[in-house]
Amino acid sequence: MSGPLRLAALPADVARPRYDRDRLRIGIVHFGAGAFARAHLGLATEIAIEAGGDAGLAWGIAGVSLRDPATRDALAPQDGLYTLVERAADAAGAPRSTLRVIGAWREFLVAPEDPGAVLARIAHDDTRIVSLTVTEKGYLADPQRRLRFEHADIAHDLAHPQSPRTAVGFLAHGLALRRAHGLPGVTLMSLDNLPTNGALLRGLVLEFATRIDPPLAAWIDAQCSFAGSIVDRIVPRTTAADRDEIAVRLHQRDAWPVIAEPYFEWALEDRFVAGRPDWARAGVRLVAGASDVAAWERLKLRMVNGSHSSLAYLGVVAGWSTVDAALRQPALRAHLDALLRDEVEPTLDAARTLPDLDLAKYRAGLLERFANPALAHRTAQIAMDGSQKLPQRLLDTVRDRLAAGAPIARLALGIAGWLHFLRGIDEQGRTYPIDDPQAAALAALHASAESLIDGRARAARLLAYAPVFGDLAGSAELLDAVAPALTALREFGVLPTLQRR
Ligand code: CS2
Repeated sequence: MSGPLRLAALPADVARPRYDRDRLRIGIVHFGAGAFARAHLGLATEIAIEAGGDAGLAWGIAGVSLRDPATRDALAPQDGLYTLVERAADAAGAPRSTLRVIGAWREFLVAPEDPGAVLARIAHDDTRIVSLTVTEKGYLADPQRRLRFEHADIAHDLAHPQSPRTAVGFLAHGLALRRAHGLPGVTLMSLDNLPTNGALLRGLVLEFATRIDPPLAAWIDAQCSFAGSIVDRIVPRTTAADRDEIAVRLHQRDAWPVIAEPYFEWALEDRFVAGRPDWARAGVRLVAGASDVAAWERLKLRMVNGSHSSLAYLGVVAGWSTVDAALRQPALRAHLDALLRDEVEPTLDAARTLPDLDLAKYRAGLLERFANPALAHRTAQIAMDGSQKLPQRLLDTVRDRLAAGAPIARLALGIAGWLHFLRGIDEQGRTYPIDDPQAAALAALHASAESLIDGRARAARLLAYAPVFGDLAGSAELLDAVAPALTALREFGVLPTLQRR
């Protein structure tokens, strides 16, 4: 198969950009040009560019990688083009893919190689939006959502305005350049799975800016806006088999196609000081304020991500390597259905905040999304960074349930699943790494707990880990629910524990 990907060589049935890419100006700088951003923001922006005529050509995207050159090395030779593959299964369970080549990304920058180029892009006259998918750990916020000034990279960025390393450092120093050049403010937009992510990003950037130059912080607060949003699309990591399959379909190799489910959701606070693409054309829910995003955010973080994390830890330990394989376990599927129906949905206040949403239908649709056999979404991928995910995916729901005096048995099994997962060995005796920014501390915590004989004492030791459990660390109700679940997982295994529920 020839490569790199070229539009002229595409089969007629593959959708491709229907605008002049050479006339695209870069209006969006996006940090974290990974598969999710290219399958979600990339699609919505492609649609908006196509629908926008000349005005749409203002919204090309520059992708910034904070760590490694892999995305740039793959896509630069093919002029930033890549294939978006939406995969579903037909009635017989056979995968059905629709392909679309996306042209919106016009530049890929690698921050460690050339931080100046990233700063210059933020400070470019064409730039209107700076957005992020840097994952939960990329914000370097503490459990109280304050900037971790003690972090070595933040300390470095405070002292090195020309060569930041962190997202917050790049944003603050890039905005300082805009201000120094007399340019207007821009909108900063987080697409990460964090509560009130617009307010979070604003707080972190203003903290950093205040530390380096208080008038800069005042300028940012007055001239820039921070748009909160919640996104939803399952985007598994691209595999070699995916690349081979797409090469056959395209009759040429795409160095990095991205795979996604057909489902797409984006609730976005419409606060853009310098304009935005016409994302409504892509079905994006543009809402007036953060309170309007909040209802969709709570739904997504607690229903989708909370059940995702619960199944991921149980799945990894049980040896169910993909989400659809886990959903083929009737006991797990029944557990997730009951978790959502009986313990998560009562905390959403959906009748008031999402009056048009049929929760039972949403729940059924979510389990079908998870059961999609065409995605092969790996449970190990979801299990990453648990210390950064559990607080908003499971623990906030636990807090609301405990405050209401309501049971948390199924939530507790998800928490126990994470604690059990931290052993680093599955039920077939296979070991796996704990991929988490707090891995060292978690390893020490786990070793300390393993030294205890009594199951309740062991669970209490684990739940005392304040960086994750915070004010829940000493909760007797949480311990009462998690301790027996953890003991059951250790003594009987995942499936028998689920079957006993
Ligand atoms: C997943 C999310 O890897 C994970 O943590 O739970 O990436 C999930 O696939 C998306 O949030 C779905 O919208």
